[in-house]
Amino acid sequence: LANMPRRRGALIVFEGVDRSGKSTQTALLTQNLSSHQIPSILRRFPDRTSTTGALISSYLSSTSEPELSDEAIHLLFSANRWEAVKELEDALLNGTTVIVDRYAYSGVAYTAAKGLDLNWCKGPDKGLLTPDLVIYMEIPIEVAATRGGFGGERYEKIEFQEKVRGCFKQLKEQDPTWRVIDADRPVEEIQKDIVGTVLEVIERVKEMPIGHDLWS
Ligand code: NYM
Ligand code: MG
Repeated sequence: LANMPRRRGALIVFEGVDRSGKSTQTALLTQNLSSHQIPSILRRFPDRTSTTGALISSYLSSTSEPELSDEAIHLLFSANRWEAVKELEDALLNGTTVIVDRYAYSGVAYTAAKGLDLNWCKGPDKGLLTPDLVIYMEIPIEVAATRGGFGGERYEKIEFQEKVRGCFKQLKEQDPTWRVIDADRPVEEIQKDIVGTVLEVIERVKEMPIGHDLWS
């Protein structure tokens, strides 16, 4: 028994611009995995419940001066991920699939969209847990903008989101583990594609070691 390879869970990341449908699809995915008897947890970044998360949440909701510099808030978003590593890794080792709504790619795309160097932006997240799959929710900004709630927080402006989308595109070209999903379709149709891909990945990685080498 000691020599038996232990099944681990898969780390599945969802990325995309604001209102691309990540939250809807990640919630549906956990329900569908559960109906396949596959244990999973859903986490989101920023995790607004931690100490760094509270700072981030106030930054996102306010436009008041003085405020954090672009570099400082970037590092806080990264710290917010680093503080979750142990919990995520323990879950994966236990055989639980971890679904995350945004990850380091959002970290890079939103800061690089402000004009900061893309490689500098990657620095703080180097060595983070490596996703087994990145699902990128591809959607035209005009479509995302018509969805409920767009415009409520900092960054939710059409011109800025276009820049974010361009930065995501650059990251995607550098990374073969991305799977691009057409997110401008009915919810159930999108979910069907996602479930198929995710089940394949869970099966493929179950005996592989967990990667700790994002961008390194
Ligand atoms: N965001 C999210 C960043 O700017 N950097 C990051 O590292 C992450 C994870 O936070 N507009 C931005 C993207 C979103 C905002 O995220 C809040 P959400 O998923 O809307 O709660
Ligand atoms: Mg948002």
